Amino acid sequence: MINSNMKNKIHRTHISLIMLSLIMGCESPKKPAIVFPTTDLIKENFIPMPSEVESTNDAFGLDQFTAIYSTGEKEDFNEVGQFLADKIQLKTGLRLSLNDMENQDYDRAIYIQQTERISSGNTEAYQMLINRDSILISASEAEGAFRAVQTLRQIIPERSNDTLSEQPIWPIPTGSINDAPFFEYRGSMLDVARHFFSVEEVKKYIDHLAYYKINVLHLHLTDDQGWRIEIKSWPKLTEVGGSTEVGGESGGYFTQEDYKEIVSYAAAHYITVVPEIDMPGHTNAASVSYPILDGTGKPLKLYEGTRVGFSTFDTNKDTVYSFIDDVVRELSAISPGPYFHIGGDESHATKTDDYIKFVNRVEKIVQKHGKKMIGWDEIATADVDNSSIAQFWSSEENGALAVKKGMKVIVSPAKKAYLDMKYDTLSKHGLNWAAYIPVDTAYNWSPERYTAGIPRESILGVEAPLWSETISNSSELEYLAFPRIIGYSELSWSLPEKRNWETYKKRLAHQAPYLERLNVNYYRSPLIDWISSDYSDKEMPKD
Ligand code: TNX
Repeated sequence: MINSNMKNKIHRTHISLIMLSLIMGCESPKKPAIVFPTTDLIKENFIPMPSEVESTNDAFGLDQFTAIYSTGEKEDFNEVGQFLADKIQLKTGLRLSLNDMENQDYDRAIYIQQTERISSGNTEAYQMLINRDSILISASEAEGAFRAVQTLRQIIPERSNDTLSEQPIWPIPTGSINDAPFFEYRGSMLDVARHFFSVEEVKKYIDHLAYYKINVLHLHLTDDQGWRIEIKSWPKLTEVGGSTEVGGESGGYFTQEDYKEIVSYAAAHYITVVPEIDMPGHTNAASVSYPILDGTGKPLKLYEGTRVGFSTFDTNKDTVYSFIDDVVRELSAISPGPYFHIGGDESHATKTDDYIKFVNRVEKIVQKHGKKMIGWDEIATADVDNSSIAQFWSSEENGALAVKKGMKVIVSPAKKAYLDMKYDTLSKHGLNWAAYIPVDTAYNWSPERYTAGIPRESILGVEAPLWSETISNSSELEYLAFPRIIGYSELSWSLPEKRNWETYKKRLAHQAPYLERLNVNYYRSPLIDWISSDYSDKEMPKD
């Protein structure tokens, strides 16, 4: 007698055979063969490109008989396993079990295991071995496993081999991947001050940053037009300073609970939040809330325009430093990451000597609260400690000065890496004071060779800032950020010899189904031959 379990097995064996025949390019008995886009792992559309990919030209069939198992000393490997299960469900509808030890009846398994073998010492390094029956992800930390999971997500086809089948299979090419990031800091900045963005909007951005292995979200929380983070000891900052934004719209702010929610959502995606309180310039909203902070002596009123460089704190008043101490203390307490960004840019209304004194004093406050100071490149003109970090955006001279002082540098040249620059004259949003940055210009440069004054050894990483003078919701944010941020992910993760515009632009074209499925309003640059969302239903040559 054949019991139902056996029937199931027989049926599954049959399915596996069909799959095999499809993979081998043979005809199935009933229907013409569907040609999979590829069984060649090397031809997959990875972004960022991993360090090493080898193909064994076969396929792992992801289907409902696949199980996920995770091992690790801590709960975090299981969380990565759960993340993978959730994303597979979102993409394929398959609800795969995680660590189901009762049922031994699975055909294939994805193992996520902690190992000491990844020797580079890099916590984000991982290895992935894909065979016909198993996928083995190995990493010494859950962070590495999480990056591996993003790679795996990218090679699960958007559509199953046969959308009509009751038991569809998503074939994944076999082979091996060894990977680790080139730069440890791979960031994007979001300006929530010029226009406010809600917790949900920030979370959506985090989802897609994580997919491309970005690991830092720098939040520009304050500026002339708005103060966006609750500081309990100075409540008017948000009551008054949070009430406006560019263009006369209504503003808004994050309560500390909101901010914590963002921080923990980011942490679950292995993204560190870097909070920025911009000072001593860009401080109009703070000074209107508490006029004692003001150093301009001019009449103060809320500001909804887009000029810069007109505001400053009074750098000679002790009250200003005790205010800053409160702000840094409160915000550091809810920011588990190692960094605190003090802005320091475009302080045109601050005298040079005052600026230098100010940065020196604020650096000590930041250090007292256990953080490393980051500031825009102007901070290199002060007597900064070599543990502080300069964010090069404009002045190569300041960048070189930072290097001379032994500081690490985050590379964010406005001409190449500013997400708020228009693509071209037709762009619906954005500015163009630094440059027009089409998708190829955004990709075609090397952070480690951009300027001779900032050599590879001094570079902590790369960050792409998105200033929000011209954007006020997710859809506009995405129009400027995507697809350029995808290129910055490759410039910061991939080895220099793995970056190549010709191959990148083809791989980028294949991001369209992902971006469309998740409602990301990316800019369909005419430089890219975007792939249609339903391509995998058809025979579609890869190149
Ligand atoms: C310069 S970049 C600024 C911002 C503006 C941005 C607009 C930098 C450190 N400061 O205040 O929003 O240009 O592109």
